[in-house]
Amino acid sequence: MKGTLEQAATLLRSQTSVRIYYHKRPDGDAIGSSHALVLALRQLGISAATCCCDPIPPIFEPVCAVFTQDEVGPDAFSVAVDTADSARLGDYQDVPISLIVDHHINRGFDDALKYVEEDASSCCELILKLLEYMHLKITPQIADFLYTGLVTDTLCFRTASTNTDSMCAAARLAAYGADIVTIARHHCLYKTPARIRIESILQESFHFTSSGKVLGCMYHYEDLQKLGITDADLDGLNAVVEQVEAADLGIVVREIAPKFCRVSVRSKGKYDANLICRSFGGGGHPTAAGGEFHTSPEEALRHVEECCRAFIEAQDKCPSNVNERSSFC
Ligand SMILES: [Mn+2]
Repeated sequence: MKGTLEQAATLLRSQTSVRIYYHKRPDGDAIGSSHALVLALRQLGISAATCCCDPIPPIFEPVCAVFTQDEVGPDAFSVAVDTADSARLGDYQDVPISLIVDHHINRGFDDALKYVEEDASSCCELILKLLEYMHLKITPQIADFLYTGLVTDTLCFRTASTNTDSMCAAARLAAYGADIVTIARHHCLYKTPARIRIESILQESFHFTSSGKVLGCMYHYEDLQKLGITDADLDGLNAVVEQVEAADLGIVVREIAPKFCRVSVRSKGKYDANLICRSFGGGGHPTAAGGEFHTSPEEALRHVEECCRAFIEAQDKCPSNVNERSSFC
């Protein structure tokens, strides 16, 4: 059921203990939203804890350093943040969720009250609105968590989803004491040597199709092994294709385990990445979407390039025929 900010606030206020779930392979927005909400709910005497099936990637350790969880029983009220559908909860996908706060095209969770704003550039912005609405104190620690989500989901205010609300949220978080310079540099400037090496492997594999409109690239699992890193160390990597001016669509294929690839499709806006990815069982946003393949990266890239080619052809020929129900490949 669709819910308002007011309904979400009322529901939260009436709880004594809350568990906040967030999606597998967590990013800064999922971690920031959930952890900030725990800290804020504690001000109301509510016991709160976060829950995710995957560990927090090392890059987020600084912001999580002094965070503690409360003991929360099995009957705790369940919230999910930044999670588009129950499959994204991984091991916890069967947990009944009662409240959703999200900025994706949210599917399922039919029994939950859903406070969703699809235009928001990060879930952290929605959590900020919620906490302000509830007149909770935004401490510097809460502001750091929320700013982390805002900066990472907007790639430092550079995504197509960045808007005046994102900038206003950033200004408010700065006023609440977020360490804006450190957080932005940590997530948007610094790279490990291994990260720079992986980016160069992707660049060496650049492959243009569809008359240069589609740029694809990949890395192999053995590249990760050689560098001694895991895919979780590579947050935000998919943006590498967006830096190439000529391409409308960018595909990044990451072989994260032998013959298991995660594919990202990024669009500059002309072609809908969500619709393209839905044609092979994936999904996401119009400008950033993805899916998974149990194949070699070469096969995955070939398949997704073909999906892009078919989509571009269909849209360029007859834009009105391209919709959720069409199948392109
Ligand atoms: Mn998000």
